[in-house]
Amino acid sequence: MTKERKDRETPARLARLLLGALSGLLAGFAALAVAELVSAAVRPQAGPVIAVGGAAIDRTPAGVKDWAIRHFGTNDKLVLQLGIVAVLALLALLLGAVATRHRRSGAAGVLLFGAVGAVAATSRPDSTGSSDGLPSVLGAVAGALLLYVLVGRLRAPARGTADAGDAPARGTVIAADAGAAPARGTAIASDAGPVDDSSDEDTAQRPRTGGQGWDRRGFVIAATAAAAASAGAGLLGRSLNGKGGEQAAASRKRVRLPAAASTAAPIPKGAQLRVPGVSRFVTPNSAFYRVDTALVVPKVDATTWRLRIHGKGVARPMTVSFDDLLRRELIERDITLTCVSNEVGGPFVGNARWTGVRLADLLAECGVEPPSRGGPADQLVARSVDGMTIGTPVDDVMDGRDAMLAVGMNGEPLPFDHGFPVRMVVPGLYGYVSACKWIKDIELTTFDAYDSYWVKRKWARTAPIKTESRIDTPKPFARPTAGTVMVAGVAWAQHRGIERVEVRVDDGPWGTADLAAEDTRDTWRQWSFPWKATRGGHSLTVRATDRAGRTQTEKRTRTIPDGASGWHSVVVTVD
Ligand SMILES: Nc1nc2c(c(=O)[nH]1)N[C@H]1C(S)=C(S)[C@@H](COP(=O)(O)O)O[C@H]1N2
Ligand SMILES: [Mo]
Repeated sequence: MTKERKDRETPARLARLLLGALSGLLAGFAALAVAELVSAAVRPQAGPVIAVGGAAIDRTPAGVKDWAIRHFGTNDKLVLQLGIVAVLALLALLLGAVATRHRRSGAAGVLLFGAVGAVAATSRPDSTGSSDGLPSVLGAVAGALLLYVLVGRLRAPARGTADAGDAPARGTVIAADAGAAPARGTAIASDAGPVDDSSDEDTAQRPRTGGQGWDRRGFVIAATAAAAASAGAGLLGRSLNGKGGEQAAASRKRVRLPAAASTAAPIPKGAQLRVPGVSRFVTPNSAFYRVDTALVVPKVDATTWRLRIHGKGVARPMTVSFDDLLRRELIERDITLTCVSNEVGGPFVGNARWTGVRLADLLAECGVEPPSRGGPADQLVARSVDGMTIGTPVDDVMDGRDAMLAVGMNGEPLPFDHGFPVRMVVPGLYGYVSACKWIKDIELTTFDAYDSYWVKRKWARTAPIKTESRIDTPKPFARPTAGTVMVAGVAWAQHRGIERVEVRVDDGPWGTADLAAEDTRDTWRQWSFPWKATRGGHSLTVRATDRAGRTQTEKRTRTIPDGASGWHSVVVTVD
């Protein structure tokens, strides 16, 4: 081959490679779109991105998970899914480029990713069987076929290898409807498909200049049609998947929460400080933190929901419906929830008024005895519809505290994000060992016999909430003016109660903060401290002491394995 020819060839090869990569991208898009559509017929959770994402969450080391929660908060799931899509896009580009050299390998690569998605989907804890693999498999088949066809269009027609003049070929391609074109055009198009695969290794035999020697028109038409069809399939799948929740939404709309037999006392007037910047004492549902592993929020139909209580030492196993629960005596309680992943000073704590059924009463009806009274089961394992397992000490649930199966949150049925139709709430324990959302099963067992989801991931078996306090105002790096500055925030030690809060300026002595009125010992408590601020940089530190007499430790620990400890500090500059 002459040098000149080689030079003319390089741009053509590059173009082929780029168009191959583009074909890969289109194939990937088609695969995901078809998968989305099929998942609407199976279950939304069976889609490959959701399944692989879920598997990734389950395998994420505790430290990385906490890092993700810290940096992305409740957006952690969006970030994860975007990450998966980005990785898939890169791989698709690569497979497309590979396919220009080896068409079958490219297509086989797409199928391989389908297999990975199918395995992930069928092995999810909430998988409903092998049908969960269908979205990935059918999506991958569509993607592989498309890649095969598109790359086929990029190959030189058999007679393109002949030294045909450049001009006519270009004419065909650019203006396919021009005089001499039709015959040629059809020949090219029909040639493109079934070319022997073994020949496509040999790009060098196709000495065509840029844009020639391949069925440009056929490629553009096929690519455009595929992109449009994929977009249509994807959008249709999206909207059908959205509709899946309509029954559940209708069932939630129909819920009328009966008045509680045992109401919560009104929140004392002084519980909410009127200091700008301090947290709202009752966290509105829309602002309540959300921490869970669900990439798709479970939409459970309350009319078909059931909860089974069974296991070790359960003399009379029980299955209850949502209406059964509503017909029972309801209690209403203010309880502050906290996540074990909350850093010192962090946002994953919220306070709500919960309505529900006392869990201890239900368990007693089933014949359950706590271990402290000789019962054989020391662990209550709650299972959710999405496969989460949460283990709670039976003694804690039955020691008289207001552990409940909650059906209401701040006067409305539980929002879907927070566990509709029923979740557990146990005062004094971090959420991961107590607050199972979308609950469907309670099994009595022992801590020796079973490790729940987070415990398998190195978190502590039992985790009472640590006594903590947070400065809400001033914010870090604020620039208040000299004079009296209100320092204020919240402190919590659920089920023990807050006895005292102290504030320290720089390395000075601890000063006692003014405590706001206490709602209950299961809720957080606000505090304030009028500070005579002098010019310059200062650090403010807070610590709380609970009613058991324990002062919040200065020792900083990470959130793993049983919750962060340490004092919250804020640095400000007084002008
Ligand atoms: N099904 C299910 N329930 C769950 C979780 C979960 O991942 N799945 N996370 C738990 C954790 S770690 C916490 S802190 C609380 C948070 O409840 P919220 O999202 O309503 O604030 O829910 C708990 N219940
Ligand atoms: Mo949590």
